[in-house]
Amino acid sequence: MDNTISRRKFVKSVGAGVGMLLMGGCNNSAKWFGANDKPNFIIIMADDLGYGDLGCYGNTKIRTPNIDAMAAGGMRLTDYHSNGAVCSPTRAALLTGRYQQRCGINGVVTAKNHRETGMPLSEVTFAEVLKQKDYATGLFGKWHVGYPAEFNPIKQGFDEFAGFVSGNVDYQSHVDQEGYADWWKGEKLADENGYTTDLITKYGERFIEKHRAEAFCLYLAHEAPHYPYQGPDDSPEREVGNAHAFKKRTDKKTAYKEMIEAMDAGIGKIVEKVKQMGIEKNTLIFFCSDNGPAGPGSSGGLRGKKGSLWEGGHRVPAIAYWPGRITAGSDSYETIMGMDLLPTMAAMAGAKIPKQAQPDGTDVSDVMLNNAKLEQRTLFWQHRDQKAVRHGKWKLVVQKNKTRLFDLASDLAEKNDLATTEKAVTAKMVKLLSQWHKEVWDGVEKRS
Ligand SMILES: [Ca+2]
Repeated sequence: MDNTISRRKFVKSVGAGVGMLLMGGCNNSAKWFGANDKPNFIIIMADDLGYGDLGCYGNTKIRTPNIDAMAAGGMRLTDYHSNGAVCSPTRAALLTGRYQQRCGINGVVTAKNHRETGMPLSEVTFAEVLKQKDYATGLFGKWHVGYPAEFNPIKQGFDEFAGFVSGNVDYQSHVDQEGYADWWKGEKLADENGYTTDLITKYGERFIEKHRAEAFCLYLAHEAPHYPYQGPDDSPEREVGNAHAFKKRTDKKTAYKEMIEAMDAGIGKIVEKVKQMGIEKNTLIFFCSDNGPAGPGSSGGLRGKKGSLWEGGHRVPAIAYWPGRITAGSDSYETIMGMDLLPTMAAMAGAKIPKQAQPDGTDVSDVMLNNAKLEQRTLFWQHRDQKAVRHGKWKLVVQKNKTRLFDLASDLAEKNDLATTEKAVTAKMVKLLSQWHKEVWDGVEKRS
């Protein structure tokens, strides 16, 4: 594979990190923020971007100077995971801080079969948590946790929304993969001209400018580099009523590179806008992906891709950038998940998490701000008939009734199954997984 981060580098950086986690230790230095400080948050999420798709994660073909600059000026998280192995589940967990199974978004909300459903409004999003502290909130780009207007982002704490509600749109015509027009302003369909990536950037820049003098939370949910594989200069592939209208590009790898580079250029503009407004010392910019790569992407040597519960399906790039607050050029090897962002932002903003929110995630602000270690915890994934559980260096994967155990500290590529040699660890993790699965699904059944 072109873009593989070498095994040596895994062992040196990521593997060593898992080892450090096991040794424990905790940085207890006081948090800098107090009840009256309200930092701005910019959450930028790429779509289907793999662990090996960025320069700062070992890619040598795709040019990502702006994201790389964020890593150089901030913190690279080497053991960050999306909650889901596909789009909608990760988004539900990111928004609510909870395992997506609890939110009823356990699979993709498809353009074909799920046009009437959505994430219940009773779920509390990070936008709603931050509204309590008078944050201005905006979401530009992909929603993908409900089609009907009743499930629109503006019903879930976002003051402003422009973007699409399906899993993907044509980057030029903004038609979804079933042939429906899918570009909204708030609750209304309102198409406009432009390459999706550039529109998301434009709205982001405007939002920052407009709200520069107050606390804000901006969620930029990029479509790139999800298919359809279209660069900024390509013509539309879909039209309303015909999702397969025109010829598609055959050089998908080249298109993929163009798409990531266009997103990177847009992220450069966002960082620049924050600097221009003079608010960079009070703004956390967090970048991540929503799941592992699809066809043309690189998992960076990890096993599996999007849709799988091997590491390649959910270990994704993540960068926390905040000049003066987060140590430039640092790495954290702590195991972090998308659902940790809600409690983290709430803590940084001094916002109370409402009782009914009941997040599963943890406040990881100490990791970002002080490079602290986290208390050991057990984390879970479930996608279709696959399940996985992580505790420290151990990862158990259950797939097609086969149970496998891996020591990620020495085997990040998940090649060496230790289930038969480490029977006690395996039995313990099987039990934890079964308890978790019962608990999240029982909760859903009781509610419905
Ligand atoms: Ca995705």
